[in-house]
Order: sequence, then C-alpha cells, then structure tokens
Amino acid sequence: MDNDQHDESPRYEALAVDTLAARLGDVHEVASRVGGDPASWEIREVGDGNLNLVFIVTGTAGSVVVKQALPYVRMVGESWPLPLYRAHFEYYALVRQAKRAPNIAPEVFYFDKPQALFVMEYLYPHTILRRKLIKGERVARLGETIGQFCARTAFRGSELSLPSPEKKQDVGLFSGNVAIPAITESLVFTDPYYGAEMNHHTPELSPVVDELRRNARLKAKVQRLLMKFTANTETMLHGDLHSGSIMATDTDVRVIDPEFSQYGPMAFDLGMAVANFLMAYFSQPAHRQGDELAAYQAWILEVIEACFTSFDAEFRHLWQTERTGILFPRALFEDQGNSADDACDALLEEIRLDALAYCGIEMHRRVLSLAHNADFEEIEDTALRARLEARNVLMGQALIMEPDAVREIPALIELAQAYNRQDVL
Ligand code: SR1
Ligand code: MG
Repeated sequence: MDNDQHDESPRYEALAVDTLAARLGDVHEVASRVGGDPASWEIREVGDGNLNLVFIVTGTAGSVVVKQALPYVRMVGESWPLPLYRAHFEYYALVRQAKRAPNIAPEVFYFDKPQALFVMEYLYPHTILRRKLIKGERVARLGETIGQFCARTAFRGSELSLPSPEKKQDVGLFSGNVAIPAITESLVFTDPYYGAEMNHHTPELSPVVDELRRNARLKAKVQRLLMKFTANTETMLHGDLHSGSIMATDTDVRVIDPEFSQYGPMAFDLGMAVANFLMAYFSQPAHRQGDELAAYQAWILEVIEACFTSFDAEFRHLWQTERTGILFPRALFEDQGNSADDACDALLEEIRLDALAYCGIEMHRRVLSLAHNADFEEIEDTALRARLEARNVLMGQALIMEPDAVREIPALIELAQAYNRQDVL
C-alpha cells in the first residue's frame, strides 16, 4: 500500500488564499504555467463540492487549478474525519483515465503526496454540467462523450484489455483507499432505505419515502447490488460520475473529480451518469415551461439514449480491436473460427441491466440521503419539488425491481415519459 503519509503527518498543512503563492510559487510546474510574480497571482478558492479545497490560480501566463484534500468532510466539518490519502488515489485515477480515455480528464501537472494536493489544467470556458442542465443549455455530443468515456475506462481498465498482473497490482493499490468506498457504500446503497442520521428529504415526499422503506424486496435487491459493488473489481471506476463531475462548453465535454475512484463493476459509472440525466429530466418542470420545457426534456432523453448507444458501440469496437487480456481470448474464439460477438452481446446486456439498477439507486440517494442534487434542491416550492421527486423515486424503484422490463433503451425513454406524466402526490 502506498499511503505512507497519514493524516498525522506534521508536514501537511491546508492551503489558504493568502499562503498558496508562497507555498507553490517556486514549484516550476506551477510557476511556469501561471507566470509572473507569485505575489501578484490572483487566487480564488472555488471549491463547491463536498470534500476538498479547490483554488483557481491566475497569473500573466495563464491559470491552473490546485486541489487539496482536507482531513475531514468539508460539507459536514471536522466531526467527520477523512484520510488525506484519498487525494493520492484521485491523482492515480486521473493519470489512468488520461491513458484510457484521452482528452476527457483534466491534465495533471504536479502532485505533492504529503500535502495531498495536485495541480491540474484549468478548464475554461467550461462550466459544471449540472448548472447548464438547470439553466436549460444544450451541449453537443454530451451523451456520446459520456457513453464513450464509460466504455473506454470500463474496457481498458479491465482484464479484457490490461495484462492481468498489472490489473491485479492496481486492484491491490486501490484497495488501500478504504475510506472513500465506505462513503459510497453507506450514503448511496444503505442510508436512503432507512432513517439514517444524516438523511433528509422534502417533507411532502414522506408518504412515498415511507412506502419505499417498507419494500423489503427492494432493499434486498439493493443489498445484492451493494454486494456486487464491494466484491467485484472488474475495472477502475470514476465512482462518482454525476453532472457535477462533468464540465462542458456548448461543444466540449470533460470529466473531473474521480475522488471516489475504486475498482468495481463495469456498469456503475454508466448507471450513475444516466441517473443524473434522469434527475435533470424530472426536475425540469420547475425550471421552465411550455414548448421550451417539452423540447428540453426531449433533448435530455436523447442524451440518455446516446449515452447507452455510444457505450455499446465503443465497447463493441474495443472488443474487436483491443481484446488483449486474459478474458475471452482470441485463442478460444476467432483463432478457432468462432465469433465472439454473441459473448460480447451477452456481456453488454448484463452491463445494461446492472447499470439500470445502479441508476435507480443513485436516483434514490440524491433525494433521500445526505448529498442532494441542486436540480431538485433548488426548487423552492417544496410541494412541487416533492411531486417531481416522487416521479424520480418511483422510476428508480422500477429500475431496481425490474431492470429486465427495459429490454431496449427506447423502453427506458418511454418509462421516463410515463413517470413524468404521473402524479402520486
Ligand atoms: C460526504 S461526500 C457526499 C457525496 O459527495 C460526493 O460527491 C459523493 O457523491 C458522495 O457520496
Ligand atoms: Mg466530487
């Protein structure tokens, strides 16, 4: 395990706006990109996520982003300690993503392990996708890019592609990151389904929540998916692929923040991304009306369809061109005159079903557990918010209970449209 510097390291010190220039001003990888006298750098702390410090540093030559872990969960405070070594794994994940899905993750320029910080590319004029979806902005090739990103990282991080010793060693390395998966295991998979301490939900949603939490078959299914999540090391996941982990312009899409990276099931990232598109979809009636609403919701559904379609297409392409690992070797198929296409189809079907179920779980946790989505959370009229959240919760339940009812992606789109018309509150 590589996390030799623990939180108690005396050398760790959180950065601040007024100390950053003095501390990073003589680091070549930073100074050469920012330019000018560090004393005159413009430094802003912009972290709006749940865990870390994030600074944008600007000088005469350009800007960089500095991200540093805090020894606790920022959104909760020092009462919830969190190991600094998580930043090392985020850095490792960024480096691997850059190889496996080039030009999507931000480029990293500098890594300081004891300080749990790294310096990376400033994405501009990109903004957080969640804000764009709330504002009703479109992004070209959004679904295609996210589907491709998920397929490339899933395939190239697995033993379909990687040499087995390299992949197993990496699983060993990432298994040192024990604190981060524990958050996902409880906040995503368990807390939504009982009255956990940090949970909250819109008061008017309570009848739907109470019924959901009485559904023992649902809870058992979610626990089976958790079991798969904890035990399955198929590939290196982003681990938190929500619309706040995506930055975009009108024409460019980038994926940031793999701080929840771990080895896990191939379907997880795809399911999480689609869940966040679905939540954007269900929340739209609070953000716009009439023709604009209908057109924008239709666009989000196109994004979802494209996400699945491009995942499948890219995965099939990699299956044909990069299947160099120990799994489904050519020696067993093509070299003996057998096609491996059916095996690929069957695997993709399994991934789609699991993705739909993980999608349902993410749809639940974002309105029932600790970390909610602004898409719903910023709806001030709580009665309206609860009505829209109910559609989301019930569709999530359907996806977990019966993912195989969605035989093809058009059926998923029809299901979303049906729940979007339905009022239970
Ligand atoms: C305590 S961390 C809460 C959530 O924020 C992150 O973005 C992850 O989604 C995590 O579950
Ligand atoms: Mg994050």
